[in-house]
Amino acid sequence: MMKFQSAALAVACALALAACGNDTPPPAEPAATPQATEAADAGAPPAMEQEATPAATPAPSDTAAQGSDPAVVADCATTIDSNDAMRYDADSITIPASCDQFTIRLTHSGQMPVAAMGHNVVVTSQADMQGVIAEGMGAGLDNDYVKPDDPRVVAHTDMIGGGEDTSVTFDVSRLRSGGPFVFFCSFPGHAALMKGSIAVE
Ligand SMILES: [Cu+2]
Repeated sequence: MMKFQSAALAVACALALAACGNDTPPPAEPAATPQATEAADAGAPPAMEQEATPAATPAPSDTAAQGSDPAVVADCATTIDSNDAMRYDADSITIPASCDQFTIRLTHSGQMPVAAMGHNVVVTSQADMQGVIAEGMGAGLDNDYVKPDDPRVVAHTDMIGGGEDTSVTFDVSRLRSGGPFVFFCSFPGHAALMKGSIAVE
């Protein structure tokens, strides 16, 4: 529509100029062309204005409700105790953002042997947790109930029995994206009670 009007206008102008007399050269035509182009551009539909919709806020996970028993963290390390009642003494670990590496030390204050009440600490994303547990079960106690070289496993300790302790140190960089992350015991059945959240802040 705009283009048609502009063209009509240009024609009218040309006619008007022609009517103005022959003493002036007719350079009006080149000037009219850019104007017509501008009008056509202005009439073009505006570029797609897609509102940048922010990614949906992740639904609160079941571990988000935990954190009532934060692990004590100092010098980029923490110690978590486990027991014969199939429990950790902490349900959340907050790693200071300044830490490049972090160490989780696990103690077992119970008395039962590893084959009956073994505990470890495995760190994965929450999304990977169930798969890692399922395949860890297949890997058996000989592999600490963790599938060897499982890329989903950020870190894991050995499986220990009563009176023992162990630790694992890992790069915090793995936890800076792709979360939320969790820690849990991969001994069959234990993660129902032995799990918590782990995050960098
Ligand atoms: Cu356990």
